[in-house]
Amino acid sequence: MDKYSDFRSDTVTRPTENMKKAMAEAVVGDDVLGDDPTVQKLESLSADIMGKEAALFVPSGTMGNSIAIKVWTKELEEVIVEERAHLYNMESTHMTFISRVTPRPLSSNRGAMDPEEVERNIRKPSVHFPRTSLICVENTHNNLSGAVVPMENLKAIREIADRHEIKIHFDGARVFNASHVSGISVKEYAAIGDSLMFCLSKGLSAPVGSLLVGDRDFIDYARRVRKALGGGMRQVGILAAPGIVALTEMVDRLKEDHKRAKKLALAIADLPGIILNPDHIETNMIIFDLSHPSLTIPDFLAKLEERRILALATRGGIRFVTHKDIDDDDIDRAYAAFQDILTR
Ligand code: TLP
Repeated sequence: MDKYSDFRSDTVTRPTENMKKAMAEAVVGDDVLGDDPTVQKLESLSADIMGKEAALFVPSGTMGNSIAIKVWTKELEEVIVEERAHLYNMESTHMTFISRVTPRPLSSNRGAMDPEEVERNIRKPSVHFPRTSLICVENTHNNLSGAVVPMENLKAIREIADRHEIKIHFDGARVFNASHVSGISVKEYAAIGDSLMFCLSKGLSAPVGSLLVGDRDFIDYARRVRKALGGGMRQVGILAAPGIVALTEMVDRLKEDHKRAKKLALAIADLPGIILNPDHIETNMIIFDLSHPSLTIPDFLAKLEERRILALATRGGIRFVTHKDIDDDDIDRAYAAFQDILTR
């Protein structure tokens, strides 16, 4: 039986042999008591790579984002966020649940919010309105096919935040992907944010974990919030060890994922029923819509699954994501399946 080609997400990647070896050999201690040398190594490596004072290992990107919002905001405050960002679409209830603040979603041009609009939406001090205390940015932008948000735009937003003494949290779940395409270092991206979260368990293929980076005071408080949320973990060097492998061995190969996504996007864009501009595919995600006389998106996904190809329905259509466990053969199989379903 053929294996599945799993394009649902880069979160489906399995750990590498080196990661499994690192897990087996990890030197561990009680991390809640500050005793785990492997976690400490991962945190200082992460802080170093991102050019920040300190870092905190968290179980998920969601927890990293939630902690950052909790640290930077108080009740009765508001957070400016791009309307298709993960932080708004998938996490806005976490914002209200954990931090008791409300999101203020703004539209964008492929992830780049208009700086003037951002500034217009910063509330003037008033007893009637919430206070704006935080702006969130995301790069690459998941729901916009992994778009790379231009640095000039991020810098313009940073300038506005500084002028209004507002913090910025950077959802950099896939910031290494952005860096590969733009040639801008992750340090420069991290400098845009007062805090940044990045994930180890997406394209970098570690089984678990994300890092939150920022200045020392921010991370000290973030550590207390992580404990309050039940995220204090004990001999967790066992999970930090593959994270170190992710950062030292898995960053460069993201380029291959980008090439494969582009190859598939260019191949399928001309097929009948596929609505996709391949120029928009810059990193490892393809999101396209379907306009077909008889096939709905669930039908199309079911037909792909019959051919052992997995993809996800998402806002904007169907999502295909390339990653370490997708090779050229998977791309060819996916294209053949598209042809078979759409041109027969
Ligand atoms: N994204 C997941 C799903 O939630 C959709 C995926 O498969 O892409 N920020 C961004 C930009 C993300 O894409 C995600 C996960 C998160 C935060 C949350 O990270 P986790 O899943 O580790 O909590």
